Amino acid sequence: MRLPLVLLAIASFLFAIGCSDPSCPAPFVQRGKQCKCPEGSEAVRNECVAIDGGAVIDPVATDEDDDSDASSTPETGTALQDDASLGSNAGPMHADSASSLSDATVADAVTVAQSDANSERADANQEAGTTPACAPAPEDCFNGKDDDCDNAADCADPDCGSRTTCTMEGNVIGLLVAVGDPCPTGYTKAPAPLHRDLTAGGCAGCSCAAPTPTGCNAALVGWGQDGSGLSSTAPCMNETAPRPVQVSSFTCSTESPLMGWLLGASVERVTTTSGTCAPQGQPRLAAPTWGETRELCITPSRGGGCELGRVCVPRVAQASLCTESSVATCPNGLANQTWFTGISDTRRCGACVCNAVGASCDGVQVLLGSDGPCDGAIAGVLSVGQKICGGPSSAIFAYSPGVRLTGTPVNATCQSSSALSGAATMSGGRSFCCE
Ligand SMILES: [Ca+2]
Ligand SMILES: [Ca+2]
Repeated sequence: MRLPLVLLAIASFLFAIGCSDPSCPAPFVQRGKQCKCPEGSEAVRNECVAIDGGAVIDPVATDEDDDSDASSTPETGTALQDDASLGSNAGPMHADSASSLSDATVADAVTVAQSDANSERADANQEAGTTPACAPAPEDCFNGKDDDCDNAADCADPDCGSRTTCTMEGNVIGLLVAVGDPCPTGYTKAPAPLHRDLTAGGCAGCSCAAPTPTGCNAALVGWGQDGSGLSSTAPCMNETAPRPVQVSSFTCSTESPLMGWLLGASVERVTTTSGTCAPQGQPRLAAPTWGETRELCITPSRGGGCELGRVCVPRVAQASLCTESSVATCPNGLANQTWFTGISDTRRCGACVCNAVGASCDGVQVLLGSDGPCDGAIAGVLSVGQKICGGPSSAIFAYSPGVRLTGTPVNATCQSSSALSGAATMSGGRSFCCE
């Protein structure tokens, strides 16, 4: 009676190789979210064995098995000799008749056949990258695996949706925050801040003393009486013999430079001598300043469930994620940003110098008195380029007039400087592709 049962088991086993549950590798069946042995059996070395001890059963080899040949006509692999080589997974060998086999020989044949089938199935599973069963666990959103057996890993799993996002892959992924601001969950501060928009600055520390006063000098020409005497009706006629006088003081001369009668005068020009500015202080380099400084928060997390070229990272609110990249053009519309870690500074300052600019004698005039002093009768006030001629009845008619400048010259403005050589440039550039 045992031989038919054994043959039935062989037939069932062979059927099981060809037929299996579509979602679980044979001989396992879908039970809940896991692939398990059918009720009444347990897994032993990747097979399902009846719990009551003994025979190997298959979940699909029951009433559906209509291979009646199994009990009467041995097929390939059903009639085997009891050879020591079979125990080492040797291939099946044919015999002339199944009736010549003992029970022990058939049992060995079953074991060999099972071993071969197990080996083939394990190879198939390995090639397909599947595992016989999935043990559900809470979804880790950054390990590249489907942990909770819902066929969705990391960013693709709705369980991770509110905490994760996909972004461009790279060795450094993070976001830039204001200096002193904390990093969001899942991110930590990089040690060095990043900068951009450098203003190097020049030399400072120099100043100037107050400028010395502006000097003005008027070139005055006077004409005295000619040979026709004081009654001449042709004043300034003796222009071939003018008396030039330089007037450079705003104080009246104590002794008139224009001795005798004066019948005409002209201010030919006024020249300006700028005051000077004495340099003060010590030159020093101004500290370079950055237009923008940020701190980098980076994440070590790299999960799956994203499209090609992107990885799953912790989601951040109201900030754009940046991936450090050496490419000149960022993909997918990401914006390239370059930040710097330091400054290369070769600047030097020369000695302090001062320039005086803006001195002017514009508006300065020449005042002509009469009979010596300037504060008595005024013969005239002449602007530059102005010429007056008179006679006994004119205002210019004067005798040994005092002269002085009148008006207010403009003092110079002092400008300090120090010659700058060399340059300060940004160094340690790092390029990012930012959302
Ligand atoms: Ca996962
Ligand atoms: Ca999952």
